[in-house]
Formats: sequence, structure tokens, C-alpha cells
Amino acid sequence: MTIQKRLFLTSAALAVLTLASPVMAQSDTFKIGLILPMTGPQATTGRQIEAAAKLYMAQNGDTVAGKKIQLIVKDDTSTPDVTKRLAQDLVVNEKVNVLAGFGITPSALAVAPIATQSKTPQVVMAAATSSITQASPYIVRTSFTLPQASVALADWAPKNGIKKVVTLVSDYGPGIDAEKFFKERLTFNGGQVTEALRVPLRNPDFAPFLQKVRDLKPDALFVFVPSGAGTAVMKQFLERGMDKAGIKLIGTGDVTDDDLLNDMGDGALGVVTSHHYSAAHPSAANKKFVEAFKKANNNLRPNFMAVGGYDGMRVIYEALKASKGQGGGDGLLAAMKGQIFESPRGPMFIDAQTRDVVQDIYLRKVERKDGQLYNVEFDVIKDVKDPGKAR
Ligand code: VNL
Repeated sequence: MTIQKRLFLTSAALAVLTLASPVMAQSDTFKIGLILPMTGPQATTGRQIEAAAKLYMAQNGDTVAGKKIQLIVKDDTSTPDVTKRLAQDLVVNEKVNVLAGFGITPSALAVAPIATQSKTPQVVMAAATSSITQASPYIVRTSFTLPQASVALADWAPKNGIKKVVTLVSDYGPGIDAEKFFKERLTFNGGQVTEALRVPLRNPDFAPFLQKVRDLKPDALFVFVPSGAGTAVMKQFLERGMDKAGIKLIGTGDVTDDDLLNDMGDGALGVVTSHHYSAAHPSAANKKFVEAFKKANNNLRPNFMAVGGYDGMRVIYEALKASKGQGGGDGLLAAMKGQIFESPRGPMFIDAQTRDVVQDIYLRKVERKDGQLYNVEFDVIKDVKDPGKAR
């Protein structure tokens, strides 16, 4: 063998090696980039979803279709610019197979173009503005939508003596969805929204708004605030004696979030909300989920964010199994569409057309059960599609 030939062979072998090793390392590992608010005002959402994702992995193993699952958790502090930078880094440098998490709507929207350009499935586990799934064909949602939750309550209210309502929502995507869909349906049902109030998402001071509500004296106050903010609303509502003035507090289940509810005190008793998940949901699957979650997390009760994270992991695992790791982002996405399964929340379905969740919505009332406060379900509307998609 000539020296040239030998040199050529050596460098060819080297080239193969250097090319092959990262590719091999990559194909052995399946990376999920989980971007969440782990600090800041939505930190409870991050904590719940991370805990649920880890529980799912502990229960289902970390090897799927021959690949080792690696969960990479990043804290975006609910700052959309940070979410976007983290997503870019996860896609370009970490070469993640899936992006997941997204505590608030602006963070989910900031990442949509990256999902589209890189053909990376983006599993939205928390954010709940209707339009999110339309921002990229690579977005799949496992949480809920505010129109889904709000409409059920607007059907219940007028049948239960609530005709005049003031709405109070956080002034951004999900709040505006809640306000709009609640009002439309209530009006259709012969009720009336007499005033629509919006509070800033950042550092909200509810006091002046609640004073106004007290003066207006509606039958009820309908509230949407993101998970984590419910305690402040409840406290100020009671401090102002609104309940004693005959004003009922109603809302989507975000306000009586299971993460906070038990510490709200007896003032929360009787509050009626509509939502897709309660820790008190009386199914065997949910009992098992709640027990395992509490056991793994120092007795922390899972909330609706946790179930969005848990089901999101299920959707990712099953998509990887079904596509056998073939077909990249498009193969995964195809296998996410149309998934149907029993979640701790009840039956759930990822609509292949919209990539959004179709699920049961429950009416619940805060009651004391076994010495603790729970959202106890008393009625159900089956298989609710996002009403925001019909228009
Ligand atoms: C959103 C919607 C966030 C509902 C939430 O909590 C929530 C959102 C952080 O779309 O930003 O409860």
C-alpha cells in the first residue's frame, strides 16, 4: 500500500468516525426540551408540570422504541424573549426532538415560528388561548382552551339564578378569550354582562376593580386569572365582603387551582367553576395519579397544569413508539394527531384536524372533603371541542 493510499484510508476512516459518532449519539437519545416558568409569578405551573413529566417517566421507563429519553428542563421565567432564545438553543445546539411546556400564551406563541422552521413538534402543556394551535402546524396541545371552559359556565349560570354578571379577566390572550366566549354565551342564554373589567397580567392590584364590582352589585363576578393568582383574588373578594353583599364568585377553574385551593380557607366554599380537571375527579385512573404524584412530591396535590404535563408526556411517548423513531419531526407529529386515551382528567382526544384537545368539561363546586377543600364535580359536558375553532 502506498503512503498516499494509506493516508487516504486513515483520513477517510477518521471522517467516517467523526461523522458517525454524533449521529449515533443522537439517534440513541431522544431529547425533550421542556421550557417552563420555574421562577417568577408562574413558578407553581413550572413546578407542577416538571413533577408530572418526571412522574410519567418514572412510571413508564426512560427507554422508548430503543431510545433513551432525556428531559432537558429550562426556566424561561415567563418572559417570551427568554422562551424564544431557549427554544432556539435547544433546537440548534441540543438538537431536541420535541419542544414542550409553555406556561403562558406569549411564551407558546414566541416559539411557534421556531417549531415551524425546524419541523419540531411543540407540545403545549399549559397555555390555553384558543388561537395558539393555529400559530404553527407543529403545535399540539394537551392543556385546554379558555373558550372550552367558559362556555359551560355561561350555560350553567342563568339556570341558577345568575343573570347579571361582571367579568374580570387578566388582560391578555386567555383572559380576552374567557371574557368574549362567556359573554357571548351568557347573552345568548338571556343573561347580561353589565361590565367587562381587565387587570394587567403583571403585578395585578385587584382592589380598585373589586370596589367597582361591589358598587355595580351584579348577581355574580366571573373571573379568569392564570394559575397561581387565584389566592389574591379570593382574599380581596372576601376582605371586601363581596360574598356578604350577595355577589357570587364564579370562574374557570384556574381561580380555584388545586395547587392553592386548600390554603384559601372556608371563604372559598361554594365557589362554582368550570374546568377540565379536578384532583377530586372520581375515577380509578385519577386516584392512582393523585396518589403517585403526592407520594413523589412531598404530598403536593397535582393541579390541572400537572395533568397537562403528564398527558403531554404520554402523547410524546406514544408518538415515538408508533413512529418507531422514524420520520423525524413530521413522523412524530403524525403519530400525535388523533391520539385517544383515558387521562386522569377523563377521556381525552387530540383532534387530528386542529391538533387541539377535545375533552369533557366539568362543573364543580368547592366543598370540604376529608378535611380538605376540593373542586367537587357535579355535572359534565361531554367531548367539548374548542368553540374558538368554529369561527
Ligand atoms: C394561561 C392560561 C396560563 C391559563 C395559565 O396559568 C392559565 C395562558 C399560568 O394561556 O397564558 O391558568
